[in-house]
Amino acid sequence: MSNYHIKHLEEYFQVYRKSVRNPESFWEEVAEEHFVWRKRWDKVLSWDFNKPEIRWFEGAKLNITENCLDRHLPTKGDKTAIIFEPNDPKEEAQHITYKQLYERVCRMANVLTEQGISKGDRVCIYLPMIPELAVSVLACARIGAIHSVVFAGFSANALATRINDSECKMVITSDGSYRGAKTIDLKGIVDEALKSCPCVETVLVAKRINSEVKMQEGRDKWLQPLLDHAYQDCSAEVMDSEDPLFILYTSGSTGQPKGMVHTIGGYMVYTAYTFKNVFQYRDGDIYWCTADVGWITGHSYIVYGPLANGATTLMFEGIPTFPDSGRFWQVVEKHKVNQFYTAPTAIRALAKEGVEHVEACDLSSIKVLGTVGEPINEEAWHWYNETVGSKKSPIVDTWWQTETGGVMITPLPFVTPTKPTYATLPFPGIQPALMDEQGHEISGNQVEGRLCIKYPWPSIARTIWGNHQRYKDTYFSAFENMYFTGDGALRDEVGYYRITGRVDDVIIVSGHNLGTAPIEDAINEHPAVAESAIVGFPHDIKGNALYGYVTLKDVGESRDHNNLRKEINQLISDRIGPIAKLDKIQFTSGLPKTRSGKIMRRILRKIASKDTSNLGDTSTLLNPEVVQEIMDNAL
Ligand code: 7RM
Repeated sequence: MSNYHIKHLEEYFQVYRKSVRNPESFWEEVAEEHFVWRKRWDKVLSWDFNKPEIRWFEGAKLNITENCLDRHLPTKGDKTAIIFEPNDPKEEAQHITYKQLYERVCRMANVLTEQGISKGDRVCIYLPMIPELAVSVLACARIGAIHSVVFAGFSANALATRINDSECKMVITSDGSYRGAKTIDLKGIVDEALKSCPCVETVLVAKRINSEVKMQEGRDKWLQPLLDHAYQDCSAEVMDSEDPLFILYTSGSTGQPKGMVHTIGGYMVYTAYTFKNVFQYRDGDIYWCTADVGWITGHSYIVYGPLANGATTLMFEGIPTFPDSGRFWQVVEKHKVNQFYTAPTAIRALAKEGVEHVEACDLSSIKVLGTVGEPINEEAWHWYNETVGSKKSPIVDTWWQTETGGVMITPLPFVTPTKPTYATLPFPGIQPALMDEQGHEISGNQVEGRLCIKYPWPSIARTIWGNHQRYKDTYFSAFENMYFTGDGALRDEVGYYRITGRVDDVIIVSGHNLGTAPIEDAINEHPAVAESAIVGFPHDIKGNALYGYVTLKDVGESRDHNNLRKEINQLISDRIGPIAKLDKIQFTSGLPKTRSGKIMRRILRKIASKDTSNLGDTSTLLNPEVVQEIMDNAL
């Protein structure tokens, strides 16, 4: 019997039990009944978390775009696949049918091939949220090239690091992008980045803002004329289930960003199956995820998951506050959105604007509300539930990661009773465990620990590009025979999970994961800076904001601190991007350190959060006197 669409709680428990008792036959059934394969697998799963090595649907052949496009053409050719809502509401929205999307993807795929891209090559996509972004992603998948989408808010330096790490041969970008009332010179940023990227041979440039841009002879090409001349059919490359589909970079707690590698078969099965159930998507529904395709949420739940289900997915180019703070609700009303999926940071920002913007719009089309990216606080949860959902649209608080590929812990709407701030229950096939610091699993309910997953699921990332050792060290070494998420969680009296936040040096600011180390590296480049430490502190809208403690090299020299603060933030903006700028910068004569030289961030975190009643054990500090100084001058 098919378990593809879970409709009530009893059925969920039944499916869940089956998925745990016999994961292989469970996933085999899902894979068999709902996807098209060119060749069946020889083995459903082989795995070893110690190596680590994970393979799903080994030996199977397929192309994911045949599942997202071709197979829908006979029945849904004229159905809208993508609704494009532009930055400026005065510009007309576009409705791209499955047939049109198929043709655009094929043309783009043919252009890529003509320009020398073939199976296994890496293509960097640095585009705003315009249809070309989804089309480029799918075109890469069509010919077996590996896409590496870099969020178009990253700086030239961050872009160059990512291009070089995976040795991309091509960059697909646009002349510029719109962001509310502003434009951003994307092509200029690419030019700057490519000064240090010898691997890039070709740059394809889409026109979006019609700005004057410099085109480098032999390297840069306008995309549209190439598309106009390309053929509208392109046979799909037959891929192995375990061939890489894409690389997506995520911040680590130390050093370089990690290029997470996702492979085709398992990722397709898991994102499609979760999409269907997490949003209870029905044929004819209009689904909108407000994320950018530059993040995993956009990959899995704007592009692949919805399209594999033949759904209508909305792509929004703009920002929540342009032309005014009612934009999200205006778009919901305009397109009669049925499922709306956004981040807690956006909810908090819009809640601050009051209820007028929401009440001005007809939101009666909404059936399901979703959140993702960080823990949602109680107040924001209730505002979302009452003001946006009129208490009748269940909120799915979906916990997952770039590394997990798809949603892991979540309520199913109309199936799982929700509880504010709880991600509730594991999705079928997911076996969570809470671990104590000694490495033992904590059994029973009403407990708290570090969140691990005991058994592989189809869309787990398979490696870090070019650094399998780091993959092992980061995810499979903290706890034996477990995938470690880096998050803490608690389990309540009925077994519901609540994610309490990161337990490592990753800070989530407005839903963006930021590693402290790369920010500190950027600050330390300033000639006047000796040392720095970044911590997060609670922020009403961003969830967390960044607080930097900075020591200067020459304390005798008097420098204007406000100027220094500006210079430091400019450096961060240049090296990483504006999202990593610090809200507060405190200059101090030293940082609290342990005898082994580790900065004691725990203390800095408490001071930044104005929670200094109990600083905990400071006996291992080398320089306890500096703590008082930092407290006295805290911002
Ligand atoms: C999808 C995504 C992953 C980190 C993760 C958590 C945090 C995400 C929730 C959440 C509490 C949630 N991928 N996180 N979702 N925390 N409740 N529903 O965000 O790689 O960018 O971030 O985000 O800390 O480890 S991500």
